[in-house]
Amino acid sequence: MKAILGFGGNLGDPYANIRAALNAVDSLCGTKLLRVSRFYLTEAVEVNEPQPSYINCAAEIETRLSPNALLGACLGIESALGRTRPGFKSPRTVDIDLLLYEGVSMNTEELTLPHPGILRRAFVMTPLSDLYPGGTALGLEFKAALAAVAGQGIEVYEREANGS
Ligand code: PH2
Ligand code: MG
Ligand code: MG
Repeated sequence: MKAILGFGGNLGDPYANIRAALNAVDSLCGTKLLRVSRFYLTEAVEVNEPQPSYINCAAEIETRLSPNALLGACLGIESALGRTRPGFKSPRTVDIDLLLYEGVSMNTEELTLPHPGILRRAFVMTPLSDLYPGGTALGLEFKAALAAVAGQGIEVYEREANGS
């Protein structure tokens, strides 16, 4: 099935960490990376204290893993790349969020799909619109919600634009 992952980080070298996380996802059992959005430099939002800006991107994958197995695998990749959770929404080396999973809508303690933050977060929807310029991702319409949060402090991350 297709699924969409969101990547973010603002500690250490988040660009390198996200690149490593993308490779690790591509190496998961029964899973292939299909497309990756541009990388963005984004102001930290929804945090309690000032934090460094984040790098964010999104990727479309094809996977035979179930939503819960995929989530578990992503948490394992985060840990392997040095992610710790000293506090709620604390700065992190890398965060991998399962945003959407084809045909699945669910709400459990471990996992809610679609991810409940998508439609209020420009740092999620801007990369999504690279992958889905029509404004609908795996059945979720986000075009109007993206227009509503335009100007949230997002710019293309140049290191990616230069391809280096
Ligand atoms: N993630 C958060 C909280 N705030 N802000 C930006 N810009 N990017 C993120 O990935 C992010 C955030 C918690 O997951
Ligand atoms: Mg997150
Ligand atoms: Mg997360």
